Amino acid sequence: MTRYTSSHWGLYEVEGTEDAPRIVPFRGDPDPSEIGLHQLAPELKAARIRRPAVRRSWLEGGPGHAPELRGREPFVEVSWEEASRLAAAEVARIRESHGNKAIFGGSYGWSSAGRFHHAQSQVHRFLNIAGGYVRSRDSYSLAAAHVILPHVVDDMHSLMTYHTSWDVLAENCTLFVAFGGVPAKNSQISAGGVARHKTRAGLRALGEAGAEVVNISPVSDNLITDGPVRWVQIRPGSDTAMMLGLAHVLQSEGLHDTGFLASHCTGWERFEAYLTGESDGTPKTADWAAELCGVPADEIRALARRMASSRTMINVAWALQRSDRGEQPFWMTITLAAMLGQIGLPGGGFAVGYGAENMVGSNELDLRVPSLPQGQNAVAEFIPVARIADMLLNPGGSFTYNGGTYTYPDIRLVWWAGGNPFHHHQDLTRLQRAFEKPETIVVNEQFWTAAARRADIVLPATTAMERDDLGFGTLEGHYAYMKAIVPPVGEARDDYEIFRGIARELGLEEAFTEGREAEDWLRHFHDRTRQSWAEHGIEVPDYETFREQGLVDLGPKARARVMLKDFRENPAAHPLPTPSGRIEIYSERVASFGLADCKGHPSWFPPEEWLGAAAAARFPLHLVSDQPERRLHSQLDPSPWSRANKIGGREPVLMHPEDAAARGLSDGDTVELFNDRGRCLAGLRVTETVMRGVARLSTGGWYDPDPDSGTERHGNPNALTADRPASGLSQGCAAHSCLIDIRPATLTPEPRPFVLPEGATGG
Ligand SMILES: Nc1nc2c(c(=O)[nH]1)N[C@H]1C(S)=C(S)[C@@H](COP(=O)(O)OP(=O)(O)OC[C@H]3O[C@@H](n4cnc5c(=O)[nH]c(N)nc54)[C@H](O)[C@@H]3O)O[C@H]1N2
Ligand SMILES: Nc1nc2c(c(=O)[nH]1)N[C@H]1C(S)=C(S)[C@@H](COP(=O)(O)OP(=O)(O)OC[C@H]3O[C@@H](n4cnc5c(=O)[nH]c(N)nc54)[C@H](O)[C@@H]3O)O[C@H]1N2
Ligand SMILES: [Mo]
Repeated sequence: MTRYTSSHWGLYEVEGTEDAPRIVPFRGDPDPSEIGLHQLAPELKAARIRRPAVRRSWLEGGPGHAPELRGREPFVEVSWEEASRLAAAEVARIRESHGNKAIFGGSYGWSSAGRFHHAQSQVHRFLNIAGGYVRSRDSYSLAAAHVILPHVVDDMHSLMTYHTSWDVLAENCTLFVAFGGVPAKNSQISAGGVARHKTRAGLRALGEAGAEVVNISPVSDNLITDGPVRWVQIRPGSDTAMMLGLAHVLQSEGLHDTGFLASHCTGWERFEAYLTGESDGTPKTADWAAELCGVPADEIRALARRMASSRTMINVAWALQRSDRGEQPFWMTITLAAMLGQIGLPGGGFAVGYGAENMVGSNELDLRVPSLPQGQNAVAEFIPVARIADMLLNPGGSFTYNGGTYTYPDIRLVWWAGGNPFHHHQDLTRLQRAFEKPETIVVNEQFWTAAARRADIVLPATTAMERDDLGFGTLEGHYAYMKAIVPPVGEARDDYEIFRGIARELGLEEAFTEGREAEDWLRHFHDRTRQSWAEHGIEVPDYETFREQGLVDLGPKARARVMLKDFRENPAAHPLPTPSGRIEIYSERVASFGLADCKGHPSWFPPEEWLGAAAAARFPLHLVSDQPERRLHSQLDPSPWSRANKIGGREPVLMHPEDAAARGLSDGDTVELFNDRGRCLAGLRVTETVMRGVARLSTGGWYDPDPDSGTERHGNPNALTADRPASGLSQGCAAHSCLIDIRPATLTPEPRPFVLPEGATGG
């Protein structure tokens, strides 16, 4: 009998004894991720929360007391009974005095893999049963895409499930053009787990088949095929301009597919008038584009012609829409592919994020496994997810979203379970100020993260290693029984038990549990899975057998996919879910919103911060804060694998040799990154893999501001990024639009990200 554990990094097997279990790769995985092998490291255990804890002033002075001390004062550990009573009393008090719309339960974050112990579902179910909460919409990953794509082609979640698969690409694609690469480091993960990591092999096969591969990107190491890759260096934030330049070459040389534009798209003429300059006086020529994006005009012209004469796949990385006006590069990618007329052909068309997660381009079956029902939310108010600080700082203020205008609620109680806002949000100094507004902040966490440290009530949660669950990821080819492999650390409880205890205090236990223990839910989910998969001809054993055997491997059932094939073959019979049923190059609906920063067709808007902005005279480096290679966001940062990549205990910032030399900096130096919003320290890594004018500091180093100077000591880019929405359409996170400069560090306070707060019991 093999034991399995599923995590966002992959499916793993468990070896060793009861007392000394070991995590090893799933034997079916051709390219397992190292990240997940370290989940049982003692360094991680040392950063765990062991007992419920309450911030001292809050405990002594009551809700709302000394909020400016959040993150700066000791905790007092209490019993579970006390913690549950305090949390329940707060829910009851806020509900009575301000109504449920004063409770924010958006609680964004990745949590852990496992269908039942999914912290988001747990907290949302609990708050719904308690009368509702203000929710958040969309994600930090893809907010601009989530909002724009349904107007243009289809919703992002659906698109992700039917990308052209790698096998088809290798066979048919002759030119692969990637804006922002295909970062194999990112495809280590997929929400819920990965049985077979396929991206690197897919890229290798593409290279071996002889396809020409072009990577248009500020960094070169994010697309590796083993064969030649042409690296085209582009100024961050200017991709839409380059795509418009390419489109202009196609249009002016008659290389665009007018037939496809007429039969499968709407609004080409409106866009064409913009492209040629007929509507605004500026033709978007290759020369015009070159000035903006820094790619020579001849290179743009030559690439456009090769795109027209090849079977071309255009890929755009998610990072490009995590920026000012982030809707535009996605909309423009689809427009460019529509002009080439290859959408729906094997190996041609567009892709929104090969490499972003392993599931994109997977050929595994598209099935589902249930998760905990969240119930009905009686509160209508919501925020676009990245407007958290705006909401807390401007109650009663208004915001636009997808054509509507809404009001920020007045939040008194914030509850987070399964996310780390002091990892994911931009301009963390501002978020710190915003976190002084609520009367009470409750955080369910496994680790003493920066968010847990800023809470009033901290409730210690178990990890996926400490509870039984069902492991499954969309298009990832496995359904696994995740057996607990170690006992809970300290007094940590499953989120289900945490909420059950608080629901009991509120007289809502039965409503929360429906009389079920965790195991009853697993059995219930399993039976439903078994039933629904049978309809797809997939045999799943009964619960007891499944628990013994541990795995249903769907790998052998995988089959090739071509994106939008049916739509191409017969657009009338297979219309898209857009208003016209076609690809909308011009959207009447988006135009009708009357926004200054998102018009009816893809357009070039200079970002507020980029190397072409006036501010670049003061801050001449563009900060790329991409996803970290050795962890998932802030998760597992204390692990030995993540720590081994640090320089002097700080995160590495990557910089071109000439930029370093111009500042008198050498490899290994401790440097200070700064702009008007903040300062952070990092260790310098000098490398030619980043272009001049760009600094790369990955996300996820635990946020560690020096209490005296305010300088972030550990290398967290969100000390520097701007809390500015992508646009009035999506209000998405725009982390990638950020200018900085770098200088030698004069003061070098020791980083202390993993040192436990005062009052917390260590291991
Ligand atoms: N500058 C910059 N910032 C970014 C980005 C960027 O590109 N640049 N990217 C953004 C993106 S795409 C994303 S998705 C976000 C990610 O932001 P998050 O998803 O918030 O980041 P994580 O570190 O994964 O946080 C998950 C937290 O949940 C906790 N957790 C895990 N399992 C459980 C559980 O079972 N119970 C409980 N109670 N807690 C649990 C973990 O310990 C961890 O602290 O960051 C965003 N931030
Ligand atoms: N190992 C690991 N993998 C992850 C994650 C993780 O934390 N760790 N997070 C996961 C999550 S939640 C998400 S949303 C996905 C995110 O997937 P992405 O958003 O695609 O990932 P990033 O690494 O932020 O950026 C991808 C590439 O875009 C480039 N880039 C940045 N700005 C520009 C630009 O303006 N123009 C061009 N042409 N290129 C640019 C960066 O250099 C980077 O190499 O990754 C997922 N995968
Ligand atoms: Mo994400």
